[in-house]
Amino acid sequence: MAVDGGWIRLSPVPQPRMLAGFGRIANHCGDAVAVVGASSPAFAEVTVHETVVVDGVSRMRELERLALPAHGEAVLQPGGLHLMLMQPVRALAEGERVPLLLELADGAQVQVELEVARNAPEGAANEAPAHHHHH
Ligand SMILES: [Cu+2]
Repeated sequence: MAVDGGWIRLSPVPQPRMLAGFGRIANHCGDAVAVVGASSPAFAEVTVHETVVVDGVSRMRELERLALPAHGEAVLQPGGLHLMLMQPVRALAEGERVPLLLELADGAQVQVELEVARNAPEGAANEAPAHHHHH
């Protein structure tokens, strides 16, 4: 279980109430896992959200459980799944790395880092997902 290209989108607002985190959560093992919780010392609360469009209006809703099949992955990106990072305890600086703890359904905990950035880092999950062509 790992997060590749994890990043937090820096807000243009001086004291944002919430920020969003993105990245590719990959399950490298042969058993299905599920993320059932998350926390970070930089935020009062961290939840997993999905964005759904209802009657043409984009809304966010909390996902209590993010399931990852064996050798599967979940892509968190702007406009889709994301980490909702509530009430930053302090201002975050661009380029800073913020620790995040993911709690799995089997009780395991995975410590990862997210980089604070204005835009998706090179190679990270972005609004237009890259398609990998295998020849
Ligand atoms: Cu959200």
